[in-house]
Amino acid sequence: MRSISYFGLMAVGILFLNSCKKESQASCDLRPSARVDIRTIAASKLLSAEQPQSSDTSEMVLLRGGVLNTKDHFSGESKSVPIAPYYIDKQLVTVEDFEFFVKATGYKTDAETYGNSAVFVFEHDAWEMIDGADFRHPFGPKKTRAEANHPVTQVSWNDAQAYAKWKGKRLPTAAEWEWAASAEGRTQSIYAWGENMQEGAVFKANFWQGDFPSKNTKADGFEATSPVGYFGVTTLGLSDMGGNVWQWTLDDINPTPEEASGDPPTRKLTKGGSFLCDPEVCHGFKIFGHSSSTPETGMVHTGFRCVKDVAIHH
Ligand SMILES: [Ca+2]
Repeated sequence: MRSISYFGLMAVGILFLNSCKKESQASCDLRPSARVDIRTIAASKLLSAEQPQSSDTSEMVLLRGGVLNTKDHFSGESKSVPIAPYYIDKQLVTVEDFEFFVKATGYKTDAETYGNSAVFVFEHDAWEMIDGADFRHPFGPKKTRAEANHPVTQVSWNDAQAYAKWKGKRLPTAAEWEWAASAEGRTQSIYAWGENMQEGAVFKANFWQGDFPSKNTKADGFEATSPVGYFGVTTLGLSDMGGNVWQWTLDDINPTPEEASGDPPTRKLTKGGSFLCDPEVCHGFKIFGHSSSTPETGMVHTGFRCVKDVAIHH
């Protein structure tokens, strides 16, 4: 069952905090009642003649391995995670990137299969399931079409997995995402770009200014998504490592008791925060912050980037 419940939104920084509380309250009542079978495309169909060269790492950054010191996203307990070297996409996957994949493979997203997807409706200050919302029309068919250079949204975890597989890549683990955001563990800063969401008149990310959910001043220039890379890059050359859209990871996370009452047991962890997050109440932008959702759920504020393992030659 799809859900846009946010009871699971938690951030792990110095403290284990509930985050995006207002976002939670605005979205937690929406639980689609009908179960729909998930029909994702068979993996073999994705291995088409038009599959891109899996060795292409031109738009990626190679990160060294090491040991990440982090906290368990569910228990909050400190832990060390060994990290092998890997490549990571410099940018979020764009609408144009995803459109190319769909045209090459005929892939049908979960949102298209269900016929609706989760949209935060600004006019209602609330999350709703909107018929016809999909990655081309993230706010629904009556709204503006998604712009090519913006991050793709309304893609479920399953959809992101399919795209990554076709590219010869995969989704990052949460630890790999944090390793990249923390400049291979070298920075102790709060955010991937430093200590502040805003420095003087300069916004460091696309987030919510004002008072969520009723007032969005759009002082950073964007009510919803922004072009990938618009707010600059980290020292490793990575853009949108916080803000703009939440990013799917490989990690499973246990549902809270409230989530478990209506959702399937598996939830997938997301990183980075989004344009809908008000930093007054949401800690998703922090390197060690996180959220989660169910793997078949597309949302207007969730996208992804890919990583790639380093080939080992013997
Ligand atoms: Ca914004």
